[in-house]
Amino acid sequence: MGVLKRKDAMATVGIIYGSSSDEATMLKAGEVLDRFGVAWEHEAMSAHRSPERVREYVTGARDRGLGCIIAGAGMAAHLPGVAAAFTTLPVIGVPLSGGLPDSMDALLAIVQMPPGVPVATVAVDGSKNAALLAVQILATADEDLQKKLAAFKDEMANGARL
Ligand code: RP5
Repeated sequence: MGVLKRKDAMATVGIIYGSSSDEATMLKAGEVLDRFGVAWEHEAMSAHRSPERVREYVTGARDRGLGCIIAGAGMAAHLPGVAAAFTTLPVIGVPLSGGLPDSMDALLAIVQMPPGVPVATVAVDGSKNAALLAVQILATADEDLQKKLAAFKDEMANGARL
């Protein structure tokens, strides 16, 4: 249903979302990754409408160099959990608004994962924080990113906002 789009030759973070209608919200994550110089790619794929593509993408993610997957979905938001089922990479879930009032459908679908299959869930429409968390995960083994994150904290203390 979607086409894999790469901004950079070798992506480190994969941003996936359940529908092209989610793209604008999810690409805010890409803007944050750009700020930290982290390469990313993105594609619309659905746990319900294109499950085979989800399996193919996620099972190949580590070998293609990804270190983290950010997955956003609304309504019966199964994409992050299904992605987490297929990989040992960290998966960050973004519940997207547009379904039930207060987005409780997507929020609970993503946050209430069973033991053994974690999805790190951020706020509703929280794609910027998903990206920042991805940078923090990658920074555990990357001193340059650690310095950039420390500089960002200083900027925030001086009024900067994502
Ligand atoms: C979810 O259903 C998608 O992630 C999207 O948020 C929602 C609506 O999808 P569309 O009907 O706009 O394709 O699977």
